[in-house]
Order: sequence, then structure tokens, then C-alpha cells
Amino acid sequence: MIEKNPNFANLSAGYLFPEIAKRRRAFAAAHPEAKIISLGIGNTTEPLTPHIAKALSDYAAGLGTKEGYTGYGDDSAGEPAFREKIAKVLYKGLVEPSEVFVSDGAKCDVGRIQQMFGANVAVAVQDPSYPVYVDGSVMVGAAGHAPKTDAGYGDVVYMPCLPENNFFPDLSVVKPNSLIYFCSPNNPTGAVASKEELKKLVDFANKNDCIIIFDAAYSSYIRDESIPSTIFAVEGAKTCAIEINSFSKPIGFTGVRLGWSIVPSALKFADGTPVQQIWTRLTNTFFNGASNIAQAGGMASLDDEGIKETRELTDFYLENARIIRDALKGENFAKAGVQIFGGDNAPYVWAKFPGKGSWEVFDMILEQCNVVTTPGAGFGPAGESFIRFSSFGHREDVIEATKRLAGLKL
Ligand code: PGU
Repeated sequence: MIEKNPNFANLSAGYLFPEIAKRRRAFAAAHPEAKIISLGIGNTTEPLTPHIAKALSDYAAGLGTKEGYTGYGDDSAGEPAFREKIAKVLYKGLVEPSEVFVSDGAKCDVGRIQQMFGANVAVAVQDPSYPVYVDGSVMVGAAGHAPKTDAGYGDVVYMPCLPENNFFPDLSVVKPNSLIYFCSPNNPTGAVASKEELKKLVDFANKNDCIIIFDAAYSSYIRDESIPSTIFAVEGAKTCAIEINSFSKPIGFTGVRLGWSIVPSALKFADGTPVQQIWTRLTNTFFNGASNIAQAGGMASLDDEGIKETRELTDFYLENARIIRDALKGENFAKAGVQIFGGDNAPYVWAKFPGKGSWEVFDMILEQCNVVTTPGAGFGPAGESFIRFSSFGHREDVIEATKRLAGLKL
């Protein structure tokens, strides 16, 4: 038989979220009476908003007519009018339409982007971080060939982001010529990087020939106007950054699937080849463009009515986050010294349970409250002792979950 790609032997057992779902199923099987509520995976729960839903259904109906039918797009990078609208509305002209590449989601683009750099690139990630950055790097062999240890994976450099450093890492640990994954608003900590911090990151990358993969999937949750919603608001970013983004969290397209990446024309590989040229070659080969129906929905989300609906929907989830934060200020949590972070410019609340392990707290909350959360250790070693609470949920479920949390014995 054929040997498997040896990189897969370096992965941790399973992808985090199916692992959590497995534990939830085991608990449900043992306690069939339990009414389990999930504040675990960041999966949107509220219906599509009317204006955007109508755009999807109108486009789908059009596909059933001779005049309205379309097949493959002319360009895998997306409909020209949509690329233009993203550049104009979301970036206020900071990027050119030709730098916008529409995708089927940010997660899919993370996987494709790693292919451009291959196995020989050094990788640095915020610790904790969205597990796809590390798992994806391990799969292409970029993490080196050293297996996982308690301190992390092989050659991947972990940059701890903790309350002690205000969740902004010490960049001096990053080797020159590294790919730096950076997410703001951050999953899982809910922290946002200030303009000064992002400038520090950009200056470091330019000076050390690094490329930043900036994941801005939660930018629509920023309410503090001093926080940049894109890395391209920072001078110098065009020569050192790719931004990935998504319609999943702003407009509930987690199932519809739509995202985009910004690959600046000024970004170059060591031999002078434009990254955009390789990206175009790669996506034209492996990607036939995002769903045309989804693109019609995305387009509608960027007109006045769509922008209003996006704001209302993200406000709804931010209010859930506020309710969760309030619950975590309860007496039982205060007595245990629980510290609360995030949730004001991001849909995640990040809580530290001093002296306790993340999986231990995860099990306590599941067993006593029948609430599913995400253990911080699943996002990296620096996530140990933390729990992530997702604010994606129906309001009544979030309220019920917080009532149960008030009775949690720590
Ligand atoms: N980037 C970040 C930082 C994310 O947290 C997520 C989803 C994505 C990208 C995915 O975006 P798409 O455009 O929908 O592909 N994170 C969720 C869901 C878990 C998962 O496996 O993607 C979470 O709970 O962390």
C-alpha cells in the first residue's frame, strides 16, 4: 500500500471542534434528559436578514431562467462588480479591486495560502490561536519535522498572548523570513490590536522580510473607532501582508460560504515574483470561484440596507457577549478569581480560571450546567486555564446558559 504523507503523523489527535462535539455526544448519551446549550463553536445561529436573503433567492430564481443562468465565472477571483464593491465599501479605497480575491471562506483560503509557501517556510503564530494556522502548517510540512511536544509543534514559533502582555506578543522571538499568522479581533481571546501595535507588527515584518497573514474574520465586530478594521489602514502593510476575511460572522454566511482575501500587488517573494501572480496561478488551478448565489448575497450586504442589517446582526451577538460577561462577574466566579477578557469588539469572551486546567473547567461546566464551551488549551499552550465562551446563540439560550452558570460550583 501507499504510505501516507508523513506530515500527518505530526498532527495532534483530531481537529478541535469535532473533538468537542464528540465529548458533547458522549455526555448527551449518558444524560438523555440534559438540555445542552452550546456556547462552544463560533457558529452563527440567527436567520439571514431579509434584504440579503432576498438577494440570494432572487439570484437563485434567476438561475432557473434562460436570461438569468450563469455557469463558471469568467474569473475565479470573483465577479468584477463585487470585487469593486468590497474595495470601495469595506476598504474605502485602501485596496484596488484587482487586489480583492473572492473566496468560499477564510478557512479555505488559509489552506490554499499555505500551499504558496510550501514546506521550507518558518511559521510563527499567536498563542493561543485559531487551530487551522498550526494544523495547516503541519500538513504542508512547514512546521518542520519535529513532532508535537507540550510546548507546541516542531518548528512553529509560538508567540504567547496573555493578559500580562495585553495580548500583544513579543515579536523578537520570530525568525526572519517567517510567515506570521495574526488575528484581530482575535479568536479566541477577543482582544483587538491597536493601530500602534499593528504598526509595530508591520514594521517588524518589513524589516525582517516576513509576510503577515492577517485574519480579520471578526472585523465587523469592532465598535471602538480607534481600532483599525484592516491591516491596510497601517502604512507599509502592502509590502508585507495578506488579509483574509469572511462573510460568515458579519452576515451569517457560515453555511452559505463566502469570503475574500486581499493580496496586494506590491507584495513580492524573495526572487521578486509578485505573490499575486502565484496566488492567481494557484486559485485558477484549484478553485472555480465562489458560488454565484453567495456572491449576489454578499453584494447585497454592501449596499445601504445590507450595511444596516449587518450592524444589527453583529450588535445582537455583541449583546449576547455582554450578557455572558455579566454572568461571569457573578459571586461564584469572583470568589474563584476568574478574570474576564474580550467580548466588546469581538464575539468571544475569554475567561481565566486560575489554578485550573481548561479541560477540567470545560468538563465542570458541561456536567454541572450542561453548557458546551471551548477549552482554551485547544488553541495552544498559552490557552491553558482559559475557557472561550462564544456569543453565537439564540438570546433565550444565552440567558438560560448564564442562569445555569450562576450556579456553577468551582
Ligand atoms: N478565521 C477565524 C479566525 C475563525 O475563527 C473562523 C471560524 C474562520 C476563519 C472561518 O471562516 P470561514 O469564512 O467560515 O471559513 N472559527 C469558528 C469555527 C470553527 C472552524 O473550524 O472554523 C470557531 O469557533 O473558532
